[in-house]
Amino acid sequence: MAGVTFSAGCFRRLCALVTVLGAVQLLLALVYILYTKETLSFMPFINMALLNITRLPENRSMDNMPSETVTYTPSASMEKSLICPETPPHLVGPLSINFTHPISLEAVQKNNPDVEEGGHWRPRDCIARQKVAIIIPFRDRESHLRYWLHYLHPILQRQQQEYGVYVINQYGETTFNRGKLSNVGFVEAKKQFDYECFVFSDVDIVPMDDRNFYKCYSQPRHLSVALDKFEFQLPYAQIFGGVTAMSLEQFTKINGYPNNYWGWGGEDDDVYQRLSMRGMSISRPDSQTGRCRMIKHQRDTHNELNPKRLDNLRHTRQTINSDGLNSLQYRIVSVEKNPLYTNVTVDIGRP
Ligand SMILES: [Mn+2]
Repeated sequence: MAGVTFSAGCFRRLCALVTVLGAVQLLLALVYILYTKETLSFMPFINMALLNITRLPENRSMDNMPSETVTYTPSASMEKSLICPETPPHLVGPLSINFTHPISLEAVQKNNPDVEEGGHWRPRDCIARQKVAIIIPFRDRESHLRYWLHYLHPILQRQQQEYGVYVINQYGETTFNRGKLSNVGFVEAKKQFDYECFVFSDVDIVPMDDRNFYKCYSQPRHLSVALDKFEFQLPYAQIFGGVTAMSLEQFTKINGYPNNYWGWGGEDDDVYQRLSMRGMSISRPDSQTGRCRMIKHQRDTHNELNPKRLDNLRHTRQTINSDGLNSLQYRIVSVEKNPLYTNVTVDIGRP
């Protein structure tokens, strides 16, 4: 008799516990609705409510959620649906890209209302697989930047990337230094979000296919493999300029870009050598998916062909350890969070 009473009591307490847990879950969902005011469709909301709960721990890895700290543990199939699919559903493939109709910044802003201040965006209905910082070394190319923002924001959103755009603007009139600006972009972007992947892009290159993913792979990625400027051919096998992607680990392993390439050329070839010295190889999309357009332009002033580049390239084996992220020195002039990108103006000194 006593044993039966005990079991019934236990059962009642269990029921109460289940009810309380259910109530807590409902409450969390409610808080989430009020917080986001996103109640338009039912299914995404459920997904988001779960997403909110499972997102609590900040340092999730790319593929598996840290289950021991999660308050609500969804089944394996539910977990899968929270993370964005391997193949994003809204890609369109080949794109028509042209630079014949100048577009205003206001128009690009109007077309991209979901982009947060500083040029940050993330998918609303799933967790992006990577957090990507896009670094654009820059000086005096406002018209090119407008085209870039106009084309790239929608592409990156269709790719379901969580991304931020960082324009690294070289201050003053000293010789341009793409490598050093890239390093500054890496360091400054990392201060803002816990980015896992870094895409370094020239401001004047736009992909012609949205299946050319601006994300990181198990090997460093060269994205601008078939430029219209080179008749859609790879000019040489070791080329690693234009648009490239490196993970935090890959980039740190090579001590970043060299800082000592002033003027046009060489810094990209130096990075290629650094990567192969550290045992990495280059991954690329096929020559169809990898088609890109480049905006035609005159050579900039203060970015003359670097006469020392070939000599520098003979010393990468020594400079990889002494010149790069570990020797980077610069002075921030300003950091502005614009509607479509973060503008970092930086004094990187002179040769
Ligand atoms: Mn160019």
